[in-house]
Amino acid sequence: MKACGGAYSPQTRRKHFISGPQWAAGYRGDALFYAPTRQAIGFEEIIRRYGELGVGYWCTHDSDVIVTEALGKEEQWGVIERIKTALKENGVQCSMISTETFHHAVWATSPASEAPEVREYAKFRLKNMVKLGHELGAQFAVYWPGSLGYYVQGAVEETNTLRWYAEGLNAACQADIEIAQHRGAPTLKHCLEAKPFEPQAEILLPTTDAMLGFINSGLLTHPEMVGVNPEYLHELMWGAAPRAALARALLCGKLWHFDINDGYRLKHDVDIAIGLVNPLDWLNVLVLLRSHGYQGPFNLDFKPPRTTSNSGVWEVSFPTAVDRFITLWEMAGEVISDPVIQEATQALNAGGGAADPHDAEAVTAGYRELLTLHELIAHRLVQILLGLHRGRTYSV
Ligand code: 3MF
Ligand code: MG
Ligand code: MG
Repeated sequence: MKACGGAYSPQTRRKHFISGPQWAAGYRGDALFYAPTRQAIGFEEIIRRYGELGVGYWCTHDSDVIVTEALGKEEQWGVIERIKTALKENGVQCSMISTETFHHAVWATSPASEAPEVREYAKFRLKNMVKLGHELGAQFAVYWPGSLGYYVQGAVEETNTLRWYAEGLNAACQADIEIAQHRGAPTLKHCLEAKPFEPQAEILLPTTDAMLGFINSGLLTHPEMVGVNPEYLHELMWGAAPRAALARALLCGKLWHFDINDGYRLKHDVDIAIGLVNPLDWLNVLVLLRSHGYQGPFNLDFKPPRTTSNSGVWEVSFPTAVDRFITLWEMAGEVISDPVIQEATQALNAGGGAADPHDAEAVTAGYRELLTLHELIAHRLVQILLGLHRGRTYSV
C-alpha cells in the first residue's frame, strides 16, 4: 500500500459524505457456494476502524447489531448505548438504518406475506427500526425489500403483495411522524432500494424506475417522505445505464441516497468496490451528480472479496475504495471545468444554425461537422481519466 502511494488523509476523507455499512465490513466471505474466509468482527471494531480511516458515517441493519430475538425488547437499548459510545469515541455518526427483511426465515414469503401475522411482525420491525434510527441520530432509512417476489408462479398475487408492502412503509412513515414530533426532530428520509434479481427468481420492484412508479402509485400515504437509494451495480445488473437511471431519479427529486460499488452487466450481485471494473462510467456518473449538486451519502455497499484477509479489509479494501471515490469525484470536477469539454458542449448546444429549420437537408448539413465533437468529448474524458490531458504520453 505504501508503494502504491496516493492515499488521502483521514481529514480529507471526512470532508465527503461517505458512509460505511456494518454489513460490508462485517462480511465474512460466505455465500451459497462459499464458506467464510474471514473471522467475525463486531460493531465496536468496525466503527473504530471507519473512524481511523476517515469514514465519518456508519450505517446498519437492525439485525446486524441486535439479535433478532431482542429487537423491540428492552435489551436492545443496551446495545444502542454501546453503539452510541463507540460512535462518540471515534467521531463517527450514524447516517442510516435499515430493517433486515431478507435473511431470517420469517421473511421466506417477504415482509408483504399473505400471512397477516408476518405483515404484523414486519410493521413491528419497521416501527422499531424508525425508533432506533432516531435514537442513533440517523437521517435516512433504507429499504431493500429482499424477498418481495417469488421462485414459483401462481401463489403470489402481485397487486395484493404490493399493497401489503405499501402498508408496511406507511406504518413506518406514520411512526416516524409521531416520534419526530415527540422528539422535536425532523423525520427520516425513507429510501427504497431496488435490485433486479436475487434473492428471489422474480422480483416485484426490480429497478429504481419501478420504485419511482411505486412511490407515485397512490398506495403510499406519505409519498413526500419516500425517495430512492439506487445502487450502482443493481442498475447495471439488469442492463441499465446507471447514469441514466440516476438522471431519472434526479428529475423526480427523489435521489436521496446512493449505494456505490461496481460489477458486471447481467451477472449476479458481485458487489465489487467502486471503480475496479468501470472507472470511466463511474467518472461519468459522478460528473452528473456533481453538476446537479447531489448532497446525499455515498454508501460503500461493496463486499471485500473472499481473497482479502481480515487485516486486508482495513489495510486495502476500504481505504482504496474511499480513495478511488475521492479521486473520481475530483476528476469529475475537472471534467466539469475542462475548457475543451466546455467549448465543445457550448458549440453543440449552440447548434449549426440552418437557414430553414423546416428543411431536413439544411438542418442536417448545418449540424453535421459539429457532431464529431461527441467523439472528441469521449476522448477527452478518457484523457482526464488516464491523466493524459496533463501531457502524459507513452512511447516505445
Ligand atoms: C443487497 C443490498 C443490501 C441493501 C441494504 C439496504 C445488504 O444487494 O444492496 O445490502 O443495500 O439492505 O440497507
Ligand atoms: Mg445496496
Ligand atoms: Mg448489492
